[in-house]
Amino acid sequence: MIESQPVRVLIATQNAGKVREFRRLLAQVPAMFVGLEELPRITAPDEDGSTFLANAITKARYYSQHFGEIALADDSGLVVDALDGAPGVHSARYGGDGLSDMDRLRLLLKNLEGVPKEHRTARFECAIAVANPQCHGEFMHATGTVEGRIIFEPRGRNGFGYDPIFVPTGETRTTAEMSADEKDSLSHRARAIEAIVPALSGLIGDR
Ligand code: ITT
Repeated sequence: MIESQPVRVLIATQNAGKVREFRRLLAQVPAMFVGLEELPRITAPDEDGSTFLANAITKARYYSQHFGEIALADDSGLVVDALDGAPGVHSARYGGDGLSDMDRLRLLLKNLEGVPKEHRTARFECAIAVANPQCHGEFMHATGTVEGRIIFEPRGRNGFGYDPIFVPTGETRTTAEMSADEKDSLSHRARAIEAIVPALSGLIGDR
C-alpha cells in the first residue's frame, strides 16, 4: 500500500515569534508545516496595504507564488486608541528601521506618557490569509482580536513584540507573563487560527 504524503503548507513569516506560535496552534492540523527558514531566503514583499487583511493577502500570495506551495501568512499588530490606532499596520516598523522590540515598546510607552489608565485601551489584531497556487493564488482568510490595555512599565519575558506591555481585558498579567498555553487560550492569533482551521482542513483534505 502506498502511503500518501502529507500536504505541505508554508508558514510564510520571517518573524520567529509568530513561527513558534503557529507551530503550536496548528499542531492538530494534519499537514507538513514548513518554515521560511527551511527554504532559500527571499526578500520580504512590500507591506503597503492600509489594513492587516490586505497585507496578509499580499504576503500569502507572494510566498505561495514564489515557492509554488500553499502559504499561510499573518499580518498583525497593536492598535492603541489614545494614539489614533497607531502603531497598527506599522507595528513591526514603529519608530523606523533598526529598532529592537524593546526599543519600539519603550517608544510607545513614551508616546503614551501622561495618558491615564482608563484611556490606555488597545487591542492586538491578526489577519491570516492562506493562498493556494493550484487555484490561481485563490485565498481564504480569517481575523482575530484580543482587547486589553497598555500598562506603564514592561513586565514579563515570554512571547515577543509588544507582549510585555499588553494586559488582556479581565487579566492582571501581561501576555509576556503568561505561559505559551495561557497566551494561546486568548490571543488574536489563536482566534484567527481557530476561525480558519475548518477551511484549511477542507483544503488539505481535498488535495
Ligand atoms: P512577517 O511580515 O514576516 O510575518 P513581521 O514581524 O514584519 O513579520 P507584521 O508586519 O505582521 O510581521 O508585524 C507584526 C508586529 O506586530 C510584530 O513585529 C510585533 O511587533 C507585533 N505583534 C504582532 N503579534 C504580536 C503578538 O502576539 N505579541 C506581541 N507583539 C505582536
